[in-house]
Amino acid sequence: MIGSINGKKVEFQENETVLSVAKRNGHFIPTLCEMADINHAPGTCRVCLVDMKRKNDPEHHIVTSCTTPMEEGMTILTRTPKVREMQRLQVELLLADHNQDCASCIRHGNCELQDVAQFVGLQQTRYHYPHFYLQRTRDESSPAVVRDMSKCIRCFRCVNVCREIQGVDALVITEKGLGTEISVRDHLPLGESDCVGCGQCILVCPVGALAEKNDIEEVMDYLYDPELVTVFQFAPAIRTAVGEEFGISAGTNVEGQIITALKKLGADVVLDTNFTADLVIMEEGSELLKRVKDSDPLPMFTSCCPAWVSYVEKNYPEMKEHVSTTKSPQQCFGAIAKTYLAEKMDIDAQKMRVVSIMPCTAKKGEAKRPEFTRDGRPEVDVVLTTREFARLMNREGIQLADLEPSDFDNQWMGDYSGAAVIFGTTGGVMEAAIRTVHKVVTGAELAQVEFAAVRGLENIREAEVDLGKGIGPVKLAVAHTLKAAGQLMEAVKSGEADYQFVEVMACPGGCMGGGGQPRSKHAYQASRLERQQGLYTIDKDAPVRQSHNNPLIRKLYDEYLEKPLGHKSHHLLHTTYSD
Ligand code: HC1
Ligand code: SF4
Repeated sequence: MIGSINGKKVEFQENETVLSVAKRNGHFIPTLCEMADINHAPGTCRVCLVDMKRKNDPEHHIVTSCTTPMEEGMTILTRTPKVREMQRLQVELLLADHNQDCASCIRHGNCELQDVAQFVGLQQTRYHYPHFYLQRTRDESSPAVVRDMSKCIRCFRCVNVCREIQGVDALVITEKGLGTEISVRDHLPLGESDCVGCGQCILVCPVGALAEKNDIEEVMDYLYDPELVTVFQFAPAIRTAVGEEFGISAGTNVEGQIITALKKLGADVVLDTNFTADLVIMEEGSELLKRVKDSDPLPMFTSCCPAWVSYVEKNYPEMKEHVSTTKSPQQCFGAIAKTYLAEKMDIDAQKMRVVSIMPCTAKKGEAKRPEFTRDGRPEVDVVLTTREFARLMNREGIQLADLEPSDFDNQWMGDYSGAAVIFGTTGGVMEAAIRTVHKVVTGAELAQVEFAAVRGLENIREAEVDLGKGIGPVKLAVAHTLKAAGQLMEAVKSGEADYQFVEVMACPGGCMGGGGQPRSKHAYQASRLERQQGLYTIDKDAPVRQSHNNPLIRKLYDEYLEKPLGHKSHHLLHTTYSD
């Protein structure tokens, strides 16, 4: 079918909206609620106005382009004086009911509402109704996510993501008209609800209504306290993503620049969560083999993703003993840093502060779990998301892109294998585990290190690996997104699926798509393929690609832990998920 936009001929399919045809043909129309890649066009922000004229109708109409289907012979004008005037008025009305404390907002400079106000040429806001928005909820009950409804523009993107991508459905739309608010189901505080803190809702929020809990001040306190020794770890998925906040293309490995930046910020010791990802493989791999041999509960589920662990606790408490007892790499890092590293470096563990930089909001909650404490202090003292880390660097005048790279220079925890770095993508923990379990059982390294069957972005992927020697074929599955995890869980419970080992990551794509990662405006998870490719390239180029071949992991067992699942490992690296 054929129509025209701004005088140019356009072709389209039946039922395509004006907005989608315009976008495809390079005509920009501002929007605040629509998000094509999550199939979301509720028509609530009413900013995407256009002038529309039908073929046999002399009248021009101003309509929302996201809800209007393009028709044969239709002519659309996107920038007429009337359209611009009405868009300005619409944005002015949105701002009237919006907390305009922009200078102190977490989204300052990165806000889609600010962008749209500039685009429509707004020069004043004549209306301002604080008595409306100041009554709205500010909910800080979750350790991961803060909801400030005085800034919400009711685009409903968060409701869509939580329901359709994650299948958690913690957020609901309440009331109507001016009273419309996004609430938590059953009017619970977020921290007491079904929310698992994955932060996917933050990634789609166009304004500052949803954000991670801000922990930057605590980190600054530690950095500037001369009595304390700060030990930083950063997660696998940070290095191919944080550059995006500094204009570096997604997928570029900026590991060396991160180390330099942390040193400039005043970090005493800079290390990598990858080291304890290798350690987790040693423990979790051994746990899998033990479960298979001893006929303990199977399948065993991976435990590194705290949003997934929380999802099991809230929705499938009867399956908790299927979750690996091995703590996550973040927590293993804290436990080993405050014991082994403290001993080796002669640091008083009570004066050590472990700071994590994670792509994940749920890691903030994980670090606060009462099980994960050591001598009265948390194993991990504070967690910053990738975005907070970028904000901290910006505050301190550090331009990541301008920095020379540095190396980890630590003889105890400063090395990692390629297997560790792919933890940051869906399927990576499984692939890393198979590399090591194969060697442990068969005594031989896998001929083909890359295990293609668990790669890709299908939401549920299955594979089988034959371990021979009394273990035989092991059935594997990988799931990402909690919606997929829920489906997989139902299949396991009903007996329809008989896996032995299952990796679950809550966020789409795994940690590289974590809720603490850089956002893409008007798009959901726009750069995850580049981030993933970046991680696979680091693995491919790594001199050591299996966790058991990391020389510092061998040293840790030789000099301290003795053996996987041994007495010390049990004490430091394993947990049970209590009620
Ligand atoms: Fe992850 Fe993990 S991979 S959970 O996704 O097991 O957050 O990157 O750090 O702990 O190593 C996150 C990433 C991260 C842990 C590891
Ligand atoms: Fe839903 Fe995750 Fe947001 Fe919680 S953090 S409301 S589970 S999308």
